[in-house]
Amino acid sequence: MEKRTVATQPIGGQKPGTSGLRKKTKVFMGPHYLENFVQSIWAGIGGAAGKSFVLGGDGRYFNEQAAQVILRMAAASGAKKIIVGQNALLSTPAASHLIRKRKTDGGIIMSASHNPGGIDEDFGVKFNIANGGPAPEEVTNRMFEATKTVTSYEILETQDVDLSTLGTRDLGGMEVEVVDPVEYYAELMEELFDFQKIRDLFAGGFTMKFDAMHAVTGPYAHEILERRLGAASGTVLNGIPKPDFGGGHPDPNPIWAKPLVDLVMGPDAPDFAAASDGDGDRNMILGRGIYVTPSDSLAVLAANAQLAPGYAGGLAGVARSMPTSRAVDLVAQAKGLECFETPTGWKFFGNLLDAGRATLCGEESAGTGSDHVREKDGLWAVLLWLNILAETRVSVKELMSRHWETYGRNYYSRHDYEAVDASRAEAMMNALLGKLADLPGAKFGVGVVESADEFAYDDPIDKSRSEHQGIRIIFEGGSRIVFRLSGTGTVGATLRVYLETYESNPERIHESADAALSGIISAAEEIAGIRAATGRMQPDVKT
Ligand code: VG1
Ligand code: CO
Repeated sequence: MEKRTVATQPIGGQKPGTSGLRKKTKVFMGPHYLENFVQSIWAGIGGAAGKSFVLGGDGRYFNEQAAQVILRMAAASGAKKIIVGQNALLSTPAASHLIRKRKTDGGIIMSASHNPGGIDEDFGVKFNIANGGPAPEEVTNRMFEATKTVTSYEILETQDVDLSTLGTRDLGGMEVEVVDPVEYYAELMEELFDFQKIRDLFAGGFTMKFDAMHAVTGPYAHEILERRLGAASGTVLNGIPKPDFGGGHPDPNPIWAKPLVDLVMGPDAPDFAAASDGDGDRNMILGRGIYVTPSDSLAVLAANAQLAPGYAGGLAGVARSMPTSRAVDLVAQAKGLECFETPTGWKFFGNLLDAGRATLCGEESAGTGSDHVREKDGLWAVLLWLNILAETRVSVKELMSRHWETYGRNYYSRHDYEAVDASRAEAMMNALLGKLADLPGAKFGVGVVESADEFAYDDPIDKSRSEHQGIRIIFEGGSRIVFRLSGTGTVGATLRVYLETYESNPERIHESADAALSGIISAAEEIAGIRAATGRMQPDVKT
């Protein structure tokens, strides 16, 4: 076993985005690409020597090869120990939990999350810090700076480590411990939720489908839903992780998980259905005849979390990303809870969770989570829903109706324009920025603009400031349009347009979102000229 120092040169474009570095798999497989980035991770955290880390990924193409490279580099840089999920698999929330449980110095997660996988699709690498959460901007900025100056990296020349069997082995003086990826996570879920109540619910004939979308949550869902909670076998669909996610987009939304949506809208609908994404941190919630928007799901969970043992003492506060609908704010207001508005991306919740200011957090992009880990957590959200349904014994539809009757309804939709020409998308955003000062007071079909700005966040805990976090246009009466460019895409630019309108009249809380939002959709077009800028008549994805 020989340690080698390999000469390299900086490679452009290795700037981590909303959630780690994501590129085409073939880019990651190119000479020195992964190695440069991993060496820059070490640089960004002050070196790997003497440290311990967690390592795992969502099983997509290149997952295990990348794990072997990272292990050899960690050993060569003097890391003390790496805890790896068996076969290099770990869902993102399970990795976060493992970092916390085993008190490591952080972890490396190999995932491009909801992006498709395969040799011609996407791969990604993300570093999480010792609290289990995504590295904050200050750390990712240091990593990016290091990618611009890296001239060599350290790697061990040796055979692959066996990651298929559990146990501890040595790699050039570094300990490699291969652990069951599901065990610790399932135990944590048993602590938070009333498994007996949920078992009784299933035993009483309650039916469910969970679509793992050929991604990493399959083994977790089989163990927790079918084995520990007694859901009928066959509850978990597409439960065997595949390197290309069966050729699909492992993104749980009404477009990419359409078969599941069709099922709940059809004659054979189960009582409850859910899906998760590539790395297991997102969730989609459905009931017989109903799709629950992620923003509504966050609000319902905030309103009912105390029904689960892990949250029986109530919530310290709640937080949502800026584009997420303001439904949860209304719950917080009614319950007298602090409510925070953060930029997009889970890393901005970390400080609030660490400081005990927020217990529940969520994003409109199907991410919900709590202070049990420092990532969003797909199966956790599903289990909290199940716990609430087991306690209330009402249907998802009924629960939503009651919620809207109490709080009013925030109709919500996100329109994505994918892979558009990056310079045109940026020009559109710049033109919008130039217009903001003139918008307040302007009249559109839906009403008068109350305020318009570019969102910036001042972290109340560490006092850091994050600017350029999206453009928001707020109308009198509570309607809102948000414009952002995605930070997770790998081709061109993705424009996200977030649309929201509030309705408190109980007679009007059962409309279709498209109808309720039609005025705000036209206003967005009128203000930004989306069609001209993107060259598209319709969004590619509507969630
Ligand atoms: C998207 C979502 C954001 C989420 C991020 C990572 O980012 O909008 O809410 O935190 O993906 O999710 P962007 O920059 O493309 O809008 V995951 O499940 O892909 O790690
Ligand atoms: Co994800």
